[in-house]
Amino acid sequence: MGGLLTFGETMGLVAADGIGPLGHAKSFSFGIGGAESNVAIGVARLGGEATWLGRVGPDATGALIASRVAASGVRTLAVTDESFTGLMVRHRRSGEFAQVDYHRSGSAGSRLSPADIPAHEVTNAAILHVTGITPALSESARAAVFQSVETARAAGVTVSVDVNYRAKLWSRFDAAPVLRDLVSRADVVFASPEEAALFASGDTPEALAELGPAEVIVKDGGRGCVALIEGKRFQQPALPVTVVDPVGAGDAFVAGYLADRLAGASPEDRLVTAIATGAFAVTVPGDCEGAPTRDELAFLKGDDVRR
Ligand code: KDG
Repeated sequence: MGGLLTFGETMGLVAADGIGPLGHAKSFSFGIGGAESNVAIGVARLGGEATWLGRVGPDATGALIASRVAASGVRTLAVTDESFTGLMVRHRRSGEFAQVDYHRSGSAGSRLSPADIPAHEVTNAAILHVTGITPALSESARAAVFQSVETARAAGVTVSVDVNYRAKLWSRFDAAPVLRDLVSRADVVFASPEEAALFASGDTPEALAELGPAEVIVKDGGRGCVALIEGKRFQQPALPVTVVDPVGAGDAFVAGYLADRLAGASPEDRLVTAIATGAFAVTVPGDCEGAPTRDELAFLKGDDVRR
């Protein structure tokens, strides 16, 4: 069995350096960002096998995405599309609050379709990881998600879903039934309490587990996480770190959990790793730049952080 397969839109990321209103930014950095490629990069940094697939435009930003994801050790299947590569413009109004503007409607990444996801890539994976962002991008991207999930389920491949509700992409009303449907087809689900409450009977792991998944992790930022895994409840507190940039912490958390799951770690160890990788992410500016290696993880992850 292979490693992690994930797909989705990765964009160019224009990020104001420093903290404060966009109009006062003195300099900007240009990088890349996408929830799914962040997870793939995080898994690869931890020594796991990861494949990312997505559409990019025939432009310099698309080439940058393909080369940077591959350089992170991720097997990269970038399909070149005739449309442009999407962009995000981000500034941090405070250390803990980031604001993002998207320039992605009609972008290459949003034109993903079921034909882009070869069935053998899905059936050869150990875990198919998708997010609730992709179904919001277009009808064809939504079809790609649901079709690949069905292919994975039929082949006995674990389906992992990070809810990742993005209010700038669709309304709660439009998102709720789609996210509920997606979660009900998953084995492993990650959500914040607010995301869970959007479509489940409450904001707890139990409420999400009512929809079917056997492994549910509710990630709650600075408060840590609670999980219900095969009927057993777990709780893991957050680590006290200085938050430099909160963006990407959720993806890093998912990467830590799934990398450990691929490596056969216990539920408790997976959660310890997830908390530590999430903590690393918030200490570094950028979406995936803070993804730790196993050696680096040892700085933060010790017996003293276990409950
Ligand atoms: O998950 C953190 C960012 O990478 C994410 O917000 C960008 O993938 C992204 C999206 O579509 O919002």
